[in-house]
Amino acid sequence: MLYERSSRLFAEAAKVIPGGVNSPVRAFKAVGGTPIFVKEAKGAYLYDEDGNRLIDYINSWGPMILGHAYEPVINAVIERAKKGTSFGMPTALETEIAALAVSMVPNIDKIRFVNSGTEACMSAIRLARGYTKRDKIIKFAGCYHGHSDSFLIQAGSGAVTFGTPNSPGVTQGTAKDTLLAKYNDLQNVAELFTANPDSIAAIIIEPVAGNMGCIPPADGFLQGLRELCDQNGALLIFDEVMTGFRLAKGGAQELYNVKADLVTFGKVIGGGLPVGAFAGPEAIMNHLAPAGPVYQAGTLSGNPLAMAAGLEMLKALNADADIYKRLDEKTAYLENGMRKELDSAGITYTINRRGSMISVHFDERPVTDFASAANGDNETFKKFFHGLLQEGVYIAPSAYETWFITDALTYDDLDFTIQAVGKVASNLK
Ligand code: HOZ
Repeated sequence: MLYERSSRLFAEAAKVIPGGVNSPVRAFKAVGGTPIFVKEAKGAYLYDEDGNRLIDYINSWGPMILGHAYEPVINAVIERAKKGTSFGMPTALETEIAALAVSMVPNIDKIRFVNSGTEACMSAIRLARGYTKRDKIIKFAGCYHGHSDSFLIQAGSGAVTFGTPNSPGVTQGTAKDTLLAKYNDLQNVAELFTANPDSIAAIIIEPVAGNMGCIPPADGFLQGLRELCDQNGALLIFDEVMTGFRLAKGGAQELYNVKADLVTFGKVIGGGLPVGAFAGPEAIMNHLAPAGPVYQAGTLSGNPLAMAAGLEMLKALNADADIYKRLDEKTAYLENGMRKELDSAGITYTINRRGSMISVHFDERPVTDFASAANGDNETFKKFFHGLLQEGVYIAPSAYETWFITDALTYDDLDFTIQAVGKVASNLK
């Protein structure tokens, strides 16, 4: 496959956009080459500017769980746009999507809509700090909660892909209030509570980590965090930007039967438009302005186009009793097929998966935290990535990202992908 036009477009973009992209994870710096420029997408496929068709395993980094250009969402956006695109005033639509989200997710009474997952996580920790009157938070190395200052400490996703897990520009004053823990290590978290008595407002965690590849929580880990929070008067925040409405209607809280105090959302909840949200019980959420003193705001928060898209997406997921089972089965099929191909080519690898989140790591040891994720062989990953691209299969251009499976994928698409993995694997050694 040729990517000449994409290369030319990238060169033009780089003249006027830093690094040629509006979000670093889109760049190919970690794998070499230049990013693919998309012209359009439908269902499971991307169509690029060179006329190539690619099977998409990123799906806009998660939102397109029902495939690209999903008609009910597209139609809702078109109809809504005809009535005006932003008012900065309340609409009935906001209450409708809020009520639906609250009915789908356990342990939440109220939800506040924002424009991105970054905003949701940033606002959730402000609320946790305001509510508990404490300053410090615990985050886990390799977890990524968006790009606000408090979280760019040992961050995953693009921050680690491009070598800046601790970004310049984050002040020491901010960094000192973020305590770092090791994913899947309860003892480490307990020690942080002991060393910082009465000063930790919250633990924030991706309940299934998706920004250092996919790393599911060890048995009992999330329950253990719940207990530690209860013992120490801290809130437990689940960052469900990736897992929310993807792993189950009620997200990881439902899947693992663990109650979080605050939950953040992004991606699927917006149906492909810029939406984030954070939610929790009334007693905590009513501390937000204007009901309470913790300030948070936004001109485009609850934007009618975004709410229309999100509402159609949630309605579709809510109405489909089998969606999560189907996604799990498709992803398991892909996993098993890839395992066979990689095994028969004699490749050293680990595959991690939970539901429709999956990642391939080129290391035979278990990948359970940031340090083990970083052990993967990046040179092999680069060959794997470019080999698949040549076969017409698009995965994230970084070994630190999760693949997101869409229900639009057919078993023929999965078979095609498995065969492509087989072809590429035979050239990996
Ligand atoms: N959360 C996304 C994947 N790790 C990142 C999206 C972005 O940074 O553009």
